[in-house]
Amino acid sequence: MVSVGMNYYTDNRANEQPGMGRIARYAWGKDYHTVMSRRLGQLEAKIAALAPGVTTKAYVDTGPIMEKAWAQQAGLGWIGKHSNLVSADCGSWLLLGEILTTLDLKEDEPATDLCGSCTLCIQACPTGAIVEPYLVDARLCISYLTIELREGRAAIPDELAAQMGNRIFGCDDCLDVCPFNLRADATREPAFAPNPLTLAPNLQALAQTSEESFSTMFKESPIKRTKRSGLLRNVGIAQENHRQQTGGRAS
Ligand code: B12
Ligand code: SF4
Ligand code: SF4
Repeated sequence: MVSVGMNYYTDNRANEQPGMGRIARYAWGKDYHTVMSRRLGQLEAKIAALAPGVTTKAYVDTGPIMEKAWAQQAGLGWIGKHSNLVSADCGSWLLLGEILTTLDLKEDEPATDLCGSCTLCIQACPTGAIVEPYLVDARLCISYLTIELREGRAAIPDELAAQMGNRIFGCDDCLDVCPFNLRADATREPAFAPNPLTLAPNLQALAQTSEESFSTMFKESPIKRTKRSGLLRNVGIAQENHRQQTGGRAS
């Protein structure tokens, strides 16, 4: 197993003005499944050229592989208390991929857990989804609620909906506070660069998105995963929360 991590951190800041939604960093640019699959394909071609006859198979969240556990075994980093992989060198803005291969390789040393007594990610989670160190209850996680939950507004309890704030796709709160991210350098991968829409998603404009413009806007983006109906449900919740904050004055 060759385990790889790809840095997706960029120096940009999201527009946090009232009326804007918030999108998780990994979805600011192009879909990482496509970006990393292309790069892993290049690595497979190099392996084939150097070691003819060797078999390889690449994965980017595309099969039943415990990507974080193997990345830890491969020495890329450790599984932090927020349950994501953290690298001592480049923090936690890393997406993971793997190549399974018959190539005989010398294994790396597993990485050591450096969380120590820190609990910043647990304290930062708005819904208390990190129910104990290293354990996330996905049913409470805003990333799950905004991306994976394929139900209408009624499936999200009001209390949780209120805690979603202006997050309309994913959540970065537990990653944002991790001290190891202070060392994060910006990625050199241009495909992860944000665009004006993902940095400043205007809730009112998004609420009026047609099926056709949704497909065009998010053609190469991870955001297409929610389909238009899922994104508009999240936008509706963010607008509810905005109205609550402004005492019903805002739309
Ligand atoms: C399901 C899933 C989610 C769910 C549940 C997350 C959770 N923490 O449980 C939801 C939708 C909530 C989610 C959210 C996010 N996710 Co997600 N998610 C996954 C996915 C598809 C599967 C994980 C899984 O459930 N596997 C099955 C379980 C049983 O395995 P596990 O989680 O690895 O945990 C087990 C092992 O670690 C094992 N274990 C522990 N130690 C060892 C040692 C050995 C030797 C072995 C063999 C096993 C082992 O025990 C654990 C418990 O069974 C992975 C991709 C993948 N294929 O891994 C991405 C993945 C974990 N997600 C990712 C990301 C980026 C996110 C978000 C940050 C996105 C966002 N900004 O909104 C959030 C973060 C939320 C959080 N705090 O975790 C990245 C994480 C990258 C990283 N640096 O770690 C991944 C790896 C995708 C990728 N290819 O990059 N995610
Ligand atoms: S992604 Fe957000 S809701 Fe999920 S565990 Fe992290 S801080 Fe909590
Ligand atoms: S915020 Fe602290 S506890 Fe959480 S993963 Fe980072 S170092 Fe570990």
